[in-house]
Amino acid sequence: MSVFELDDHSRTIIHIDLDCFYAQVEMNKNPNFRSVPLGIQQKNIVVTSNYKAREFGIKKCMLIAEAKKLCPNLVLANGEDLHDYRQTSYKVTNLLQKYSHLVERLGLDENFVDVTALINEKLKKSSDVEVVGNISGDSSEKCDCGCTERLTMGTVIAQEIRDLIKNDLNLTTCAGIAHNKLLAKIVGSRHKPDQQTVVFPNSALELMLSLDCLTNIPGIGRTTFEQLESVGIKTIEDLQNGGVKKLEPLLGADKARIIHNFSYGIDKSQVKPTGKPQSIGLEDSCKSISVEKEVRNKLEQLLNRLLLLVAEDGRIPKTIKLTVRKFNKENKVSHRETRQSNINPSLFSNQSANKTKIMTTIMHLFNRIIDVKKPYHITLLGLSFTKFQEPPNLKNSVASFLRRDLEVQSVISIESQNGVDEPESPVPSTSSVELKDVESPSPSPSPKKLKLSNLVTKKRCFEDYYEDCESPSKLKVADLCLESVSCPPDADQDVFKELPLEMQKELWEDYKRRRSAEMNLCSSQVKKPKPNTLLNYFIRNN
Ligand code: DCP
Ligand code: MG
Ligand code: MG
Repeated sequence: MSVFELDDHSRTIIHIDLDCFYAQVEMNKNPNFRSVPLGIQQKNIVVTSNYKAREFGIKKCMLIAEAKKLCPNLVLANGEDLHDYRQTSYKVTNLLQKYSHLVERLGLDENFVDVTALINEKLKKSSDVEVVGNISGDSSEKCDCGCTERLTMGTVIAQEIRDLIKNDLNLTTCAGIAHNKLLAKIVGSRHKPDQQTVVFPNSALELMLSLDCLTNIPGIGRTTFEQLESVGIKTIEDLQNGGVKKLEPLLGADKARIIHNFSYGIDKSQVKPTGKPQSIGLEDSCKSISVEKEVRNKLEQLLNRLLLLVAEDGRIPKTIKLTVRKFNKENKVSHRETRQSNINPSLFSNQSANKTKIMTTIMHLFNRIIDVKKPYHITLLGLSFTKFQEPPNLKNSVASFLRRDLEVQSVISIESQNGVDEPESPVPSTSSVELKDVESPSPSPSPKKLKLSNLVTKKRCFEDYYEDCESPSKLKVADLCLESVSCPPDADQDVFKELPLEMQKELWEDYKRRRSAEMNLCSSQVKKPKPNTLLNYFIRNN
């Protein structure tokens, strides 16, 4: 079977790489740097430079002395503190997560985004689009699996993403669009800066053969290169012709197969999400809005888009936050205010969210920020969902039993987050749609809530244990036991029954300790937990 018959074109991957990343961050901090050749200095090396400096032949990792010879007017900015780069890097990833939950970070300035789901959605509505940006190779020969349409739509989305990064963060990027990660990364660097390039599968081989050096293939570093060279493999063709068998003794079976596939532009690796975002939000700046109906329209539009993103994410939000930027015509100053409220998870049923009720909540929040009886000018509206819970298929699991306390944790953390600039309403642990008056002081958490939050760590270990179980039968040990243990009243009885006796005992003991601590709280005679706690038990088991 030909290696190409194993290839799969069903995905669309976008690789995004920021242009002269550190230099762009510095130019945003100090716009005077834009008009000069700028090098970013770490020790005696220029780690990167802006494109003006590159015109003088300055390359990454060049010695300062050498760079100065090439460009005596080179301005240097110190780039040893990575804080701002890291922060900007995460802002970029957060923006990308609006397009797909499959976003994988690679270093500080690169991300892969798998936009397959979004593209399939968009193609249902219209496939009448043209390629945006550059095309690698000849695109006249088309594959009939639908990848041409998908990748073409991918170029439209890549442009949208790049525009968003430019508008929101003032950063230019390059993008590569392809049906796998390897090709997306390679093709993205074909046209720089501030450009994008797509490669269709029929041009993949040509793209691979055009690489000057094996080290241009991601995954082939200096060591692998030397290993390959030692057996006479110096070019992509050598790699292809040598076959997997020749590579295996050098690289091991797995790596040999991967590298051999790479030489043909084949890469089956998935975009592995780098953790889910803590909030999913959208903002829209606008010309001054002063009428409530317009505000509602804008917010409805935002909510519709946001609900699509939440549906794709799969988690159920528990809190909604509204951001409003107000413009004060007298002193010509803008400032942002936010308010948040919890929302009932049941508003997000299996198929669709109850938009009307969510809008009611949002408009309540709006009326807390803006007194609509007085004139106002709004120049930005934003909505975001924060605090998520997993979808209901986890209900009745040990995790859901444990999650009861996690809910309480979120109350405490939000209370402690209440800032001076952006007052936010504390989120009650009840799940109905409620609005707390943000002007009123935050209620201090009750001793019980605080105590429950202490169990969170314990619960996490518990969840880890659950996930680590090789088979659910481990949890059925309790079924075999004749001895029975009382179920704490705040636990889910069904789940409790499923737990091993050891855990049941620990939970019961824990409940008794909490009860007794509560009783003794006023007299400050809380008994210390005994050293051999549930936590220890699980740490040992992990
Ligand atoms: N970097 C570094 N050391 C290196 C290479 C890069 O510290 N040897 C830092 C500086 C870069 C950032 O990482 O700004 C991203 O690396 P890139 O290779 O993507 O380079 P740039 O983004 O600077 O430039 P380009 O426009 O070529 O992507
Ligand atoms: Mg870069
Ligand atoms: Mg990079």
